[in-house]
Amino acid sequence: MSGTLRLILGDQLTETLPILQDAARSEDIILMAEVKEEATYVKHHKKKIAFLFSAMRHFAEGLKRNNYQVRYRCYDDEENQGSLLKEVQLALEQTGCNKVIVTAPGEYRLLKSMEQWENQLGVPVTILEDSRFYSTTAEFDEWAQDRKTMRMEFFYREMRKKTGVLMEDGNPVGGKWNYDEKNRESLPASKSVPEPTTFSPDDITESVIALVENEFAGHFGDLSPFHFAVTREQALTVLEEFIEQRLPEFGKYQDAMRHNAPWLFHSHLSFYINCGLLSPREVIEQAEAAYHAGTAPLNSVEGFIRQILGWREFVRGFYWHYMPGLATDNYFNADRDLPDFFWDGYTNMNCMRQCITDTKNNAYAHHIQRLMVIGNFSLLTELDPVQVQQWYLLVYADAYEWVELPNVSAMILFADGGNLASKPYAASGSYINRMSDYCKNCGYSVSKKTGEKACPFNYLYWRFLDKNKDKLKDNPRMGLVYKSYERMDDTKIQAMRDDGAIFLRKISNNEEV
Ligand code: FAD
Ligand code: DLZ
Ligand code: SF4
Repeated sequence: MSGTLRLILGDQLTETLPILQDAARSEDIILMAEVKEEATYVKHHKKKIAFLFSAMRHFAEGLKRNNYQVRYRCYDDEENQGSLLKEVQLALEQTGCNKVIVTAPGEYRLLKSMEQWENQLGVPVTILEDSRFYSTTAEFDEWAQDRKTMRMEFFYREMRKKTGVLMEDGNPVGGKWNYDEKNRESLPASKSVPEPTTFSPDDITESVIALVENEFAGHFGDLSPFHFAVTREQALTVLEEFIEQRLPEFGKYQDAMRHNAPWLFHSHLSFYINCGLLSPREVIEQAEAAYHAGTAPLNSVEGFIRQILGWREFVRGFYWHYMPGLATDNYFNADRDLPDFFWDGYTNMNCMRQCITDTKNNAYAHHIQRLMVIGNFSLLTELDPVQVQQWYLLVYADAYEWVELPNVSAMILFADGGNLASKPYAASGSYINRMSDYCKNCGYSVSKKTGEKACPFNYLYWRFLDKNKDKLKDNPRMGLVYKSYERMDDTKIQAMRDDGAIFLRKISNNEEV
């Protein structure tokens, strides 16, 4: 046989991939493999592994139905080689294929490894651009060239112009690019929230769940209940129900958080978009169509589209532009180890307990939980960026380094010193109190600034500003905060420093906080 071996990775589950377009059904082999190297380079959440393995197996079945010749390696096959390279090597030997083609992976470590494959395997290896994004990494580099600061908002406007999404005669629909000022409401206690779309595991998913329980028992997170979509058809149902039931109020409540309510009006589509079951284009088209049909308001539709056409595209370009340095940036020289409660959620801070427990249960937390609770805490307590990055990469089912790392390093930790964010996303407890009901059920008091029962976010916030004033005080967006800081009397500042030091010592020693 002289066919081509076509490798599809676990987050490339779409038949639209360019590597499939000229596949010869008679002689080419599609290779998919569940391998230890990918499943353990960080100890991914059990639900994330079960989701991806089940989605991979269902996708492979679909390829077979469409008459592709598929070589699928299950994790527990005796012959499993443990790495993608070794699986490719064995497949070349056993099938007689004499070249390899693959879509560029989403992570730097794997791309660098694949760039060596041609030498290691002794056959031509072609790596094609991932066609699922609106912009290429080269386009981003060109846009970024000569820019002192890279702000998502300007990139997003370029993307709107380029794609024509929410545009009318060359202008943004409604006359404005961004309706964020309408998207910051807290959620009234009486407001009911639609149930998320769920699916019962089928036989394939059941056997994957058993495998994960067996092979990955020491990994983070709860495996049951498992109710993710694992096929394209199911993911399309999640999309449809989002557009009908949650998109209309997505904008208004985008930043809100509620006790024991992780899903709210968010789309829960990141898992499916990132692994290929849904394309960002079809998601955006449906959201835009809902606006034109009058079933969802502009602030919701624009706010939602901005997350995908703006943030998602922007962070991907940003990742490739700044790698590998982005992975080790550490602007504030933070070096504290992650406290144990990041793994079990046992803390008296109800906001952290809620967000970590939601993450543990669901391999999901929404954006503001990731950014303004767990992220804000990681910044204020000077957690080691590499440990924080690894945590975020393993706990969420939608996490791949291209999207996780810019959000963690550059957005929440300001570890790159401001290439992405114009100022650190630091906030005191009053932000969390305004946007959630967490503080009502907390062991700490959000109205207290210092003292034993004071909300730790309060004194940690001022301590952070105090400690980093040389790095931050000239930032134009920090001017007002530093004016308030300068008006504070010295005893108050000293009390914040003292309480901050006690709290930080406790978390370093893993004492109860
Ligand atoms: P929605 O709120 O419904 O948003 C719609 C879509 O917009 C998402 O599905 C996603 O595709 C996209 N999106 C929204 N915000 C961002 C963003 N900041 N960057 C990129 N895409 C975005 N998203 C991931 O997909 N994978 C990650 O590993 C990831 N890590 C994050 C880490 C941190 C510290 C932060 C602050 C954010 C992270 N995000 C990540 C972005 C965002 O939190 C998730 O995309 C979102 O919570 C997924 O839930 P959803 O599908 O319900 O999103
Ligand atoms: C995340 C993941 C996991 C857990 N397992 C596999 C796997 O066994 N086989 C595979 O092809 N892909 C897996 N993935 C996704 C890859 O890690 C992903 O393709 C790279 O990180 C690049 O984004
Ligand atoms: Fe979090 Fe502070 Fe509110 Fe408690 S009081 S939930 S620690 S913000």
